[in-house]
Amino acid sequence: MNSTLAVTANTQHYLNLEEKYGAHNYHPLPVVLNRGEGVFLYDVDDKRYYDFLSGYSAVNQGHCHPKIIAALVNQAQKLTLTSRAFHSNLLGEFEKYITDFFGYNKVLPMNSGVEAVETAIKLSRKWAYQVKGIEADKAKIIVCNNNFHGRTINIISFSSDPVAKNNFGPYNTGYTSIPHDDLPALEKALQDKNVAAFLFEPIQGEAGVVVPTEGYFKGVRELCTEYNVLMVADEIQCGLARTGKMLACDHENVRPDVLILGKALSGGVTPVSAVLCDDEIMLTIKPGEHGSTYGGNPLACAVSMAALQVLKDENMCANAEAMGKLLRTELENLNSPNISIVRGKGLLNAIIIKHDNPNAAWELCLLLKENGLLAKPTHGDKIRFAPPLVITKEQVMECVGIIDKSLKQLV
Ligand code: IF1
Repeated sequence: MNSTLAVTANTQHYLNLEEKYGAHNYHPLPVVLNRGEGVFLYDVDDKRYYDFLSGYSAVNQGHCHPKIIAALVNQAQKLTLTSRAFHSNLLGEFEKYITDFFGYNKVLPMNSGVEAVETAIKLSRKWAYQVKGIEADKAKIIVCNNNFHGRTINIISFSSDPVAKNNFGPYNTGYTSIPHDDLPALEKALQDKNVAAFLFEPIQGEAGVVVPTEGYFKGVRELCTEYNVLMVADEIQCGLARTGKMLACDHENVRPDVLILGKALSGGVTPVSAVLCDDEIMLTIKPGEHGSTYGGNPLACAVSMAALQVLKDENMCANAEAMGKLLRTELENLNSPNISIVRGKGLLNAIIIKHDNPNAAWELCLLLKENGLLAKPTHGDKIRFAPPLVITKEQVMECVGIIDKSLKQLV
């Protein structure tokens, strides 16, 4: 067997359980983890790895951050869920905290990222009918090619990825897809008077860390304002200090009308997502028109306030900016014949692999694993490099060494 596929009996035991009893909706690397701390993950044989995926940017603060865990444990012993049929002391505190933090009138708390995206779509449509005055059931939402906004039937209805979409029909309508980072295409789509919103990832994650042209966010903001269309930014993956600013839109000092957050909003501890916007949009949803069992639960509120505070207290934006620059520079300086492109912003980065073997990115990830670093390919030839934002210069240099060694082992 290929040595990179060899696993210990201990690991194999857990792989067998998942194979037999679990859905096969993922194809993970053959590694079984049972502990995380900061930038490190440990497998069931206590082997240590650098985490270069960070739970797809949910663990920006580092695994099991002591202050976030303390908030979880403390609240878990008091009150975890009231439902929204009653008030809790933490919901209002969280709502004030997060709306002050990002500068919006109101927040609607949910759980998973896709629930927050669905919520943003419902708010955009409500606003279109009740404020903008678009004819009932005619509202359109513009989205980007190669988007990733989650996996519900509605969201995959406007996906351009056949793997995420095929054989899940029939699909929902009301969406127009245009190229990302293309202002003329956006302006052309905005000629349709029924457009309610433009929903986009400022930096496309799953598409392989696609960083748009300087000025794109400003251009989107200007066009959405000119055509009275909501600018809806999905910052679930690129937000929360990941790209070196608190929000990716902050790189151009642009304020979306609707801000969607998730993942690192809870530091990888429990699912928390949120939609922030001002009263004109948020108050179009009336009591009973939207919600969720766990949305805004006291445990999530406590964890999320700690997760956000830690981002600020530990200057994670500045560290992401500096360590991201260092990582990209060092990767470029490797001058590897197998890296065609290094790209990213802050600590949201990706390399594009150049190799005759179509499986080279996967093979490289197996070698990286053997050498103590965990990363995963996205869409074939791209590998995302996104460690927790607490990584140090010395650790970045050690990881570049691991990547260099692994590239040289790639056959
Ligand atoms: C999987 C991808 C990343 C997201 C953005 C909304 C959501 C996501 C920009 C939905 C979620 C996750 C989902 C997870 C893997 C991961 C992913 F590979 F799927 F595409 F990060 F790029 N908007 N992304 O990135 O949030 O409902 O998952 O909480 O489904 O495999 P969610």
